[in-house]
Amino acid sequence: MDFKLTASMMCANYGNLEKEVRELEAGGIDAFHIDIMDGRYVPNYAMSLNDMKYISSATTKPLDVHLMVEHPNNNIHLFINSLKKGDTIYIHPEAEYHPSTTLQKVIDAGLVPGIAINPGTSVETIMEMLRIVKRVLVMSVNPGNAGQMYLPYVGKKIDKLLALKQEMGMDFELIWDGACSAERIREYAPKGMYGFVLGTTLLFGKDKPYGETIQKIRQLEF
Ligand code: S6P
Ligand code: MG
Repeated sequence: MDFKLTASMMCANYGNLEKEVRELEAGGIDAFHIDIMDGRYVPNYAMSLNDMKYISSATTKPLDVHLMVEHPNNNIHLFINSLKKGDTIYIHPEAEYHPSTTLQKVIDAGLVPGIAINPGTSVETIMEMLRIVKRVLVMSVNPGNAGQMYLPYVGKKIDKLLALKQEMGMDFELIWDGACSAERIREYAPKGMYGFVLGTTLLFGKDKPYGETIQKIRQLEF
């Protein structure tokens, strides 16, 4: 079954980021997920612009940058100017007065435009943006922290988005973010989920080589 696996780098060992990137890449990860927080939109700080730049310079794999910041439009150029073609920027639409203006900047820069939707955000409120984005990051935990519990009501929204994509012939892909387990992958990959962000639930802090975990996920039986 074809699906992408992305590493949530806020969960990585910062004592040796270079080694982490190398091991994840050698282990077969498809992309690096970079969580940027401002302490206002979410009550936490995670990775910085400089962390993102470093990881971008250390890998040829794509970066998926998840902006959990208020009014990303004010500083989006800092991210756009530091990323490469094929990298994705996700904004949270409710953090912006005019989210489609911000997304247009991402599109104009030749990057992949995405929105991240919180567990409490309904499909109806993002309907029009589904026509311009290429990726929808579905949060299955509230944004701000790794290591939280899966909120099962998000499953219904994923089903709704997958059905909508099919019925309307829309062009976006869905990516799972938050408490991603093997069970969730087994359930949602066959339904058409494009990718999964791996954090502490499945990949990090397990005392197991990353390659071993990634391989096991790819060998899951569906
Ligand atoms: C949460 C963030 C996520 C987490 C990831 C961690 O605000 O956007 O990307 O880093 O979900 O995974 P886990 O398995 O620890 O929940
Ligand atoms: Mg994230």
